[in-house]
Amino acid sequence: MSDTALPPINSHPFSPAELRELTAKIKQWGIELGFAQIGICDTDLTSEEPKLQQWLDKGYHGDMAYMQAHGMMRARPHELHPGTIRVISARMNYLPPQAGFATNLKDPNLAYISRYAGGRDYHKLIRNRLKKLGQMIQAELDIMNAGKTNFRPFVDSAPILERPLAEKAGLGWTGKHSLLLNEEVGSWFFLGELLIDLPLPVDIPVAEACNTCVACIKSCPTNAIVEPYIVDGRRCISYLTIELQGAIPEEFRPLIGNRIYGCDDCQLVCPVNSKAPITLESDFHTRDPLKQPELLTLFGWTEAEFLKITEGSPIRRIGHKRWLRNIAVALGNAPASEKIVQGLQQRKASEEADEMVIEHIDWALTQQHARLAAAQSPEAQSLETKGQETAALSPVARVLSQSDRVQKTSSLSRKTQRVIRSIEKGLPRDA
Ligand code: B12
Ligand code: SF4
Ligand code: SF4
Repeated sequence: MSDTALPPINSHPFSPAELRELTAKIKQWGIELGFAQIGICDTDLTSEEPKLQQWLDKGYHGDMAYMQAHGMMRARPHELHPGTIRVISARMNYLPPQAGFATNLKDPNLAYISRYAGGRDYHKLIRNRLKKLGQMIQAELDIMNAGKTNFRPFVDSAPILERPLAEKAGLGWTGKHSLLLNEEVGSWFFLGELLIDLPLPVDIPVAEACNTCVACIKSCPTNAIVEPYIVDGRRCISYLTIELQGAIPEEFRPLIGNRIYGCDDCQLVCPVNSKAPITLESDFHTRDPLKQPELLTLFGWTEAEFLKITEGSPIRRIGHKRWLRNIAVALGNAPASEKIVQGLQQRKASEEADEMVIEHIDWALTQQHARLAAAQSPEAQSLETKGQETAALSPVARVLSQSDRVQKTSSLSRKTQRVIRSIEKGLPRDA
């Protein structure tokens, strides 16, 4: 057998009718376990291999060494878990209630945290549910006296191309932002898989339906969607704030705005997300301290506080230093404020700031000082209105109040302003 050849279908003692019945039960059990949809596909991803190779050759994975480490095994589930002939692909919705997308993106003094990350880490939860699904299948085989099945659950971190598998399994189509989306529910869902050795009947993929829309490509703050369906990971805010270990390249810092952990913009402008359901998992609801949090409050957390508040959350994985790094960038993008300058200086003097964090703090201070100076320039002064409210303030407070007015809207990039308008219009419930 060549290294890309597929293994032969195992001869299990099932009739086609029994397999169809078992498949219907698997899909039903999946729903009972909290998945929104289950689909089934074979393991043949040979058409994806050259695309994956090109993506890696172009270096789009950046620092994510794990993307290269396993070679083409990502596209060969039967090599990853020998004996596999089918992939049971599952999706679980994560959109929390009262998402407050626009409210949050609008206020540059608040931190924006990607809505998949405000609750409990999905990896363990989904893996456990998939394991349970495997156990339920085994229990059914025991009743049928049909021997042992060999299964293994995977979620995200494993070297497997989850999105193309889910697409093959009929869970949706690949959008131009490269994520999977579904006509009925949009794209706010996680993917997970159960690799298995049963010859279950496979599902039919759904047709691509982005049509002429390019909203996600046009709205990406860092132009990371370099071609339809292709994301240069190195430019994506999700990579810059979560995956990247070292310094965030300066060219991207102003574009990140107040997004301190991940980014949702390409999904926020997607018209298909107007129908997205709220998650049924209370574990994915946003925790209180992470709902519309003030940047300065988060920046003030000690490492012990950070670890305690983010326990069990995906955010914990980046550690306190990268947390501070990301918030420093957002504070550098925030409206001019003496309070922010003080917060940055205090953190710089603290024991918890290492070299990388200090470099980001210095960058943020430079941005803040430049903005404060600009607010005092004659041009900015002439913008001052003569209201009594302002006249009653001290000279320093007047400058700050004026700079606040100048900056609060202008510090939002035009793209972000467009995204906000699109959310308010297209996703009123989640705005
Ligand atoms: C690495 C990774 C990232 C990287 C790289 C993203 C990327 N697009 O590759 C970074 C850190 C940037 C990232 C960001 C995010 N991620 Co991510 N990520 C992954 C991971 C671990 C691997 C993805 C991968 O294999 N990339 C490699 C490239 C080659 O794959 P690809 O984009 O699918 O590439 C294909 C296309 O380029 C396509 N292609 C090439 N040419 C052409 C031409 C045409 C015409 C077509 C149709 C296709 C096509 O073929 C390639 C090979 O299949 C998966 C989990 C997993 N194990 O699969 C999660 C995963 C894709 N991420 C997920 C999520 C939720 C996100 C974020 C939304 C998180 C956030 N809010 O911050 C963002 C979204 C950014 C975006 N627009 O993609 C979910 C997506 C769920 C869904 N509904 O699809 C996944 C599946 C995790 C999970 N288990 O739920 N992610
Ligand atoms: S997650 Fe944000 S930065 Fe990444 S591709 Fe989507 S819009 Fe661009
Ligand atoms: S925004 Fe438009 S192009 Fe992008 S995924 Fe959604 S429908 Fe497709």
